[in-house]
Amino acid sequence: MKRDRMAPFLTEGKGMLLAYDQGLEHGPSKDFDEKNVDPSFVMDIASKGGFNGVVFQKGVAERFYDGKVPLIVKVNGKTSLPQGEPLSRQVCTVEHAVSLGAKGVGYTIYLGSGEEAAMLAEFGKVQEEAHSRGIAAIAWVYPRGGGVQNDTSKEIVAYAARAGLELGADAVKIKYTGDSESFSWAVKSAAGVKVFMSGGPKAATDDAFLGQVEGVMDAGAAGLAVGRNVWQHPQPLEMARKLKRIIFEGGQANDPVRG
Ligand code: FBP
Repeated sequence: MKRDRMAPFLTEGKGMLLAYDQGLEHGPSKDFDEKNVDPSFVMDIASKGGFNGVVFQKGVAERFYDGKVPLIVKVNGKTSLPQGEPLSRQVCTVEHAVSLGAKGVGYTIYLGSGEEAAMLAEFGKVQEEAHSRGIAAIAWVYPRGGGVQNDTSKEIVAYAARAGLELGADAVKIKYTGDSESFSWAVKSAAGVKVFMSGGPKAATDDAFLGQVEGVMDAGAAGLAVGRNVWQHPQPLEMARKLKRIIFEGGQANDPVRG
């Protein structure tokens, strides 16, 4: 497989990705305020905050991507409006993502949904096309729908990680199980596929979130793909500095931040 155009964090080292596709997934009124509703604000955090990847849907990438941070284009998506079993279909071709400068594409699979088969098949095609163009295929694997009781149990999160391996993902983005020991089973189940924790809604305190990130890194994960806990933070760059310290320098959640 050609890996020449892949995002560097996928071939070496750790990753800290800034995700900003929530406008489609949740709607602006749920997650955004007067500042972070503007994609330029988030693009700026990605470059000034030292992120080594930024995740956009194609419409935001077309208008706001400035080339300063490796781009991951989400190629499927859905809104929060439909009822029933979750299904997220492809809305952007891999070819178009490459034309926007993408170093990788992201695709969400709702494992356990009654519509799971459609997403598994679609991701299969996206993965092959991404690899034939030398870019990465990153699977957001979120257990959700009728087949799932507890989407953060040790067993189901490990299943999500393993599904990423079996489906040929270069990296998998999964939810935290709540503790490092159980998350390490997910990392082992991914058998070398890079594992990123998905940030989730803004945590009550910085320490609570940073503690999760520390647990994830202790478990052997590659890093974090985070959105709301950074761009909803009153000091996003300060939060980015704290995350960098844990992810890239092996620091602890309560270490003092310098620089
Ligand atoms: P957050 O850190 O804000 O949770 O972003 C990660 C992410 O995977 C986004 O890429 C996506 O829009 C969102 O979470 C999906 O959230 P949900 O779990 O509500 O579907």
